[in-house]
Amino acid sequence: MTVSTAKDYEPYESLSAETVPAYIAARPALRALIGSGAVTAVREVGDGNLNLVFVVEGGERGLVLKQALPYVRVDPTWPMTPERNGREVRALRAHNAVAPGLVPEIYDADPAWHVVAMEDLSDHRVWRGALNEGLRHEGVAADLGRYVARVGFGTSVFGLGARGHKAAVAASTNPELCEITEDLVFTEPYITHEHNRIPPANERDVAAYVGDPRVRAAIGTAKLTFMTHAEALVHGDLHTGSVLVREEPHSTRAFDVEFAFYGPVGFDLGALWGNYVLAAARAFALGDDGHAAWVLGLAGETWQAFEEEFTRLWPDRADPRVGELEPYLAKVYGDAVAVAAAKAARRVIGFSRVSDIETLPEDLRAGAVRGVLGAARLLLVEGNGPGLFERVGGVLASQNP
Ligand code: SR1
Ligand code: MG
Repeated sequence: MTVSTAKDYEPYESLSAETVPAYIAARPALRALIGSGAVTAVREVGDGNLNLVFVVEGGERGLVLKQALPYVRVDPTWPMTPERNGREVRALRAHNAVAPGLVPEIYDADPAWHVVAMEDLSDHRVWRGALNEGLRHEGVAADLGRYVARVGFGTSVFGLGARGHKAAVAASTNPELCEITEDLVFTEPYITHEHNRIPPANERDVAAYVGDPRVRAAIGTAKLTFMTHAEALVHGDLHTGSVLVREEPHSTRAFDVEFAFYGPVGFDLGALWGNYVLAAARAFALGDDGHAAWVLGLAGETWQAFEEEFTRLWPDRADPRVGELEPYLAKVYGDAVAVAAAKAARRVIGFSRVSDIETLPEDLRAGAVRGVLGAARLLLVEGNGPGLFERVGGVLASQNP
């Protein structure tokens, strides 16, 4: 099917399981990968909000195709630039260069049909699902801290130097996807909006959260930081559904980097922390306090690995007269705390909910949502003291039977 056009890109065909074999045959890089044997199976597996994703079997390793259509997959009336695919390619290449083994390998990029071909990681699973089941993949949180550190250093002025950083900032602009985040994370939950869905049992909780002037001030500041602090080519959507994990042999991959842009390094850490809060809220609601405590401990593991890796890289910075390590780490930490709150709260108020909460039995959901909002408020209002995620755990636990 030819997808609709807009003024700034050419019409192109949307892929289907039926057309993928012919597409692969027409792309030399992919034909070479699959080899003389034909494609043996194609499955459409996209479960995100935006794109088509096909797992292709054939050859020695198979591959994955991800295609961007000129609209949002879950709402075709919502136009969205397919150029996001090329931006993902650019970011994936940059991340592979500084954090090899922590993101998928790229095989091919097709700017005409807005398709990227990547390594098939079907022997991994999405971390959110594993966390929801109460599974503990040790080492993943630290891997992600190292990933954020390598990207945060390697794509920043520290790693690239002044001119390299400016050129990369100019080449990596991603305004449409940034606008999604500005709206969905930092604005819509705090206003009356058709995207919001607030169950009656949580109306007072949401009103108390969004009506708190300290919350509104902190969210406004976090939004400004998101929009103006072009520190590094951050992932931009690093929730636990953007992470693939495999136990044996151990492997962690951050994927789905189409939201990548030059933004604050704390944004990616905060996204992880916010999603740890959601996973812990689920565990407390289900009475699995042990799993909740383990999940909240991941926040410290991610931070510690980030801090160690960033500190290890620090002596290699391009210009030793730029920045001071301790104040910079403190800035990243403060940014991350506010983002954690914003990212957790948006998932229980606005568009794009998460299975952590949505698949809870209905009678447990209101307490979990209340806990998440209480935790978000704590992070925004008193997020700087010691034992932060223990206090978050206290708030979450207090809202459940
Ligand atoms: C319209 S896109 C909605 C959400 O899905 C993505 O994963 C991002 O989190 C975005 O906010
Ligand atoms: Mg995504």
